[in-house]
Parts: sequence; C-alpha cells; structure tokens
Amino acid sequence: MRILTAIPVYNEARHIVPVLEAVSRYAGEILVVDDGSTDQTPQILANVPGIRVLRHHRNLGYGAALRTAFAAALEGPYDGLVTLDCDGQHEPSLIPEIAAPLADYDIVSGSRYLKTFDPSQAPPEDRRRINVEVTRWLNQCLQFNLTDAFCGFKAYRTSALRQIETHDPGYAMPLEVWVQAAAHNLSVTEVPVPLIYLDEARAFGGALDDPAARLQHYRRVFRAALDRAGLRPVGSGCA
Ligand SMILES: Nc1nc2c(ncn2[C@@H]2O[C@H](COP(=O)(O)OP(=O)(O)O)[C@@H](O)[C@H]2O)c(=O)[nH]1
Ligand SMILES: [Mg+2]
Repeated sequence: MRILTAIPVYNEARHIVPVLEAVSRYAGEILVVDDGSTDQTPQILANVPGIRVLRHHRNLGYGAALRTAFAAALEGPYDGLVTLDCDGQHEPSLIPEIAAPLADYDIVSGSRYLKTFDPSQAPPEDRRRINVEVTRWLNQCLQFNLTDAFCGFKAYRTSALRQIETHDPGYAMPLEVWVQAAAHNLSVTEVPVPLIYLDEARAFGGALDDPAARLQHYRRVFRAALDRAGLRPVGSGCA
C-alpha cells in the first residue's frame, strides 16, 4: 500500500522539527498542512527537506486542515492516508501499526483508552468526560464499538475517503467522519496508542474552551451530520 502521512499544523514552531524527524523515520511520503500559522512554523518548514507543505493563507481550523490532507491523498497515487498531530501527543513510531490494519479495514483509529501505557498520564477531566459522552453517542447511534471518539492519530483507505463528506472547519469534524463511516458502511477498527498530555496549555479557542458549550457544539454538528446522512435514529438516547 502506498501511504501518505499528513500532519495538520497550527503554530507548532516548538514541536515541528522533533516531530518531523521522528515521523521521517517511519513514513515515506510526508505532507504538512500549515493551517495559517503566524509563528515561525512556515520559516521552519521551508528548511525541512523531503516533505511537502500545503499552506492555508489564514487559519481555517483543524477540520479544514484535515480536509486539505484528505484531498491531497485523493489527488495523489495513494492507497491510504495516516494523520497525526504535531504537538507531541502522538507517537510516530506507531505509524506502521496504525497503517497496517488498512489491509482489512477502511478506517483505523488510534485509541488512548484501549490500553494504559503510562499510568501517570491522565487527560484533563473535562476532555475525558466529553470524550466518554460523545463516544457513547457514536456507539448508541451508529452501532460502533469505539473507545475514543477524538484521537487524531488515524489511518484511512483512500477508497473510504472518496465517500466521506464533511463540513465543519474545527474540532467537531471528526464526528462527521464517524457519521459518514456509518452512512457508507465503512469498516472501522481501533489500535491502542499512548495517552500523552504535555505540560502545556492547549486551547480549543473561543467559546469551545467552555466544556458545556463545546459539548453543545459537538451535539449540534453530530445531529446535523446524522440528518444530512438520513441516519437520525429517534428515541434511542442518541445525542
Ligand atoms: N489549535 C489548533 N490546532 C490546529 C489548528 N489547525 C491545525 N491544528 C493542528 O491540529 C493538531 C491538533 O490540535 P490540538 O489543539 O492539539 O488538538 P487536541 O489535542 O485534540 O486538543 C495539532 O497538530 C495542531 O497544530 C487550529 O486551527 N487550531
Ligand atoms: Mg493535541
């Protein structure tokens, strides 16, 4: 399988060189989607050999950055796409393990809650609570058997990406991917990945930093995606 490895990046000057050095040990073809970074990220990327960079002229959002990666995978001669974040929260040495199940599945999702790698690591309480709630929606509404709704470390067959339509520009976009996966009966599996939270504050930005508002936003995007896909089961505790 010919795999493209794509990394969405927004103001990651601190992490980009060590992350790309590690990724280049486990991935042949690397695409960085620079989502309108305003720090030194563009200058740093210009001096990294052997990678392709696509830059948004302004910050469009995590979801928009993933869509740019999806489009690049579909335009190119690729069979699969691996995505991972550029903030040190994903372990590049696991890229082959995330990609390998594409031989049998359309989508492979890393899960930080399948296996405990480091018991001293714990997610911020609000993030964990929201992840548990949204994962419950996915399993109850779409009959998945998932343990982590939001891990950005994933792999996709391009044949699956061709069927996936998303709209949200931000952090709710992965929910649309799950709904599309159900709508197109795509096969999904999870691979355990370490839960890594570094001692740096990472914001969703704006209203989404409020957990209640964030969960309400996710519910709105999820319901709209269910409606668009004609998948809205009623009365089943579904979101
Ligand atoms: N915060 C943020 N990250 C973005 C954006 N666009 C792309 N990214 C990148 O998307 C990845 C995930 O972002 P992050 O904030 O770590 O998400 P989280 O770990 O799910 O909270 C990182 O590599 C970011 O650099 C954006 O608009 N905002
Ligand atoms: Mg992160």
